[in-house]
Amino acid sequence: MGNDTNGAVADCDVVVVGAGFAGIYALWKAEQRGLTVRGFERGSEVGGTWYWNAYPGARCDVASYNYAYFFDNEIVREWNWSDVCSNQEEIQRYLSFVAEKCNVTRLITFDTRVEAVSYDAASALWTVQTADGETVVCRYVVLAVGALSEPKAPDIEGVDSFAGEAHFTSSWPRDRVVDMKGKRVGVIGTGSSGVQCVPEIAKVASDVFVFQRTANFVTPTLSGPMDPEVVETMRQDPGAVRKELRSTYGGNQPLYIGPDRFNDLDEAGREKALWHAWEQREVALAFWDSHLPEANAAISEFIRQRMLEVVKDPWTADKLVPWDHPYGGKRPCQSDVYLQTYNQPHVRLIALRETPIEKIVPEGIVTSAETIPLDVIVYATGFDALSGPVRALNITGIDGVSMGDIWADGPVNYLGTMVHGFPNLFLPSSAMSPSVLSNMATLAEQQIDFIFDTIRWLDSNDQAGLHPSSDSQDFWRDETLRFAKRVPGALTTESWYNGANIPGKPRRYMVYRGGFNRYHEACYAELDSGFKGYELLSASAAQ
Ligand code: N01
Repeated sequence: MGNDTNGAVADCDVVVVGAGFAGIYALWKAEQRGLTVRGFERGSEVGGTWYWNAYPGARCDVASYNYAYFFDNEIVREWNWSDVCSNQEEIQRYLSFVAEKCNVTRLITFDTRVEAVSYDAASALWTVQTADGETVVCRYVVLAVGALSEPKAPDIEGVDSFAGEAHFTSSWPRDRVVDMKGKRVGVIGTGSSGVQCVPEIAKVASDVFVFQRTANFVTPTLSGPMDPEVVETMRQDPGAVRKELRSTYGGNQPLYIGPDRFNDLDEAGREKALWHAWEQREVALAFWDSHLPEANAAISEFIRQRMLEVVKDPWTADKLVPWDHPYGGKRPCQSDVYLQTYNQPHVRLIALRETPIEKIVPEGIVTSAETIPLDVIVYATGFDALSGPVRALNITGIDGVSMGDIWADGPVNYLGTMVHGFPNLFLPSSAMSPSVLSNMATLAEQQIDFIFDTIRWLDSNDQAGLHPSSDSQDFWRDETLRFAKRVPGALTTESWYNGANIPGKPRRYMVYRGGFNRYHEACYAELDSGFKGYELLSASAAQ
């Protein structure tokens, strides 16, 4: 604290914005490294994504064995998950437990939105400004604001005219139970959030209308009791688990991967492999080389057939099946009950490709075919993903250049964590890291470790800061595209992965698909090379 740089005085070393998986760990890590730190969180409690998305049915479809922290043995050994797919309430409780255990809650100012973050090159310091008007001056900023935290604004005429209750899955009321008992409920959107909330709503509502624009792949979940033997193995050596997670493609220890290559099998062998993987509830990993277009096509077709078998009404079944994109082009959904819900007489699918929504009116939703009267509308319409949360902040770097302008044609960065012209500003879980296509808990730990190892390197090498060179950014943009091209459907499917869900958003594939292991190696190769891909600001130059 009080680093006197060119006359300016810092209030603290680090400001962390956001108190989800990455933010909580960043606060702890800063204190462990002897840095002074403050945190800001717009929610009233820790949790980030898991605080806001408290809609009925919200749960994680990444296995709890790995969707957790591994930096502390006591945390791993003391916490008991109740299910392989933990629900929102349990994950948020876990994050509160970790924050208390790490004694970081006291560092966080809650119910406070950070609005602007600006850099002063003369002092090499950042000023963080909150919506309440507080300013904090610091050396380093960690924007742990998440990848899916900026809700997509509804792009439907008449949204504000609806006379009933309207709720977003992305900011579900936490101060009361939304009473949908005996009501006519319309759910717009059939991504993971829609797929999870529709069955729960159908348990209480008198009528449920699901407004689907694009059908999604839906496969069974991994839900079920935790295997005590697996839990015990992980508890014996959490450090080894952590190391192993970082050496995998997805930041997970997959529970099953088909042992055979697709092209080594005949038709019968492929069918057998698909059924076996289906029974393990890992059909996407039916083959050792499931990423190949021909293997992906077989997996996609297999899932479509399984989906058709569940839904009794042939028209509804056909509409629910994603014929227009390959598995993985959009984020696949998981549920054991979603498709089955359509077999109930009070649940009706509205296929918007045939009968689009025209507008919302006080009494309900008007499609090209009819007016559907509703008491409640649930918007499960998604997010301005990955780049959106960063763009929502007013960030200015060297020479007052705005991040909004730099990212006007799509996000640019190096290693998914830093942007040229914005020294000492770190963006974990934003665009062009393994991000949402990896285990976000593993990623949070890895990125925060890398960020604080970078800060330690700066301090031990008498450097005031660093930012990536523009050449490094160009290289990383090309790398991200190179790997995206290898993924079936990545560039051709309308998806939030590439910005297609937001009208006018530039198309840029925003997830690094080279694998978590390759990403981790690339980060630490930079550190080992003395940050060859970055521009350094020497401490003496900033004084
Ligand atoms: O959002 P989405 P989500 N008219 O963007 C539709 C994570 N997550 O909140 O596809 C009509 O996937 C839109 O239609 P289309 C996970 O990474 C994880 O469901 O654009 N429809 C789509 O169907 C996930 O991918 C878990 O044609 C409109 C839906 O709204 C991510 O969060 C659980 C529309 C939006 O789907 C986002 O999921 C939940 C309009 N004007 C979420 N605008 C886990 O289990 C949008 N749509 C870990």
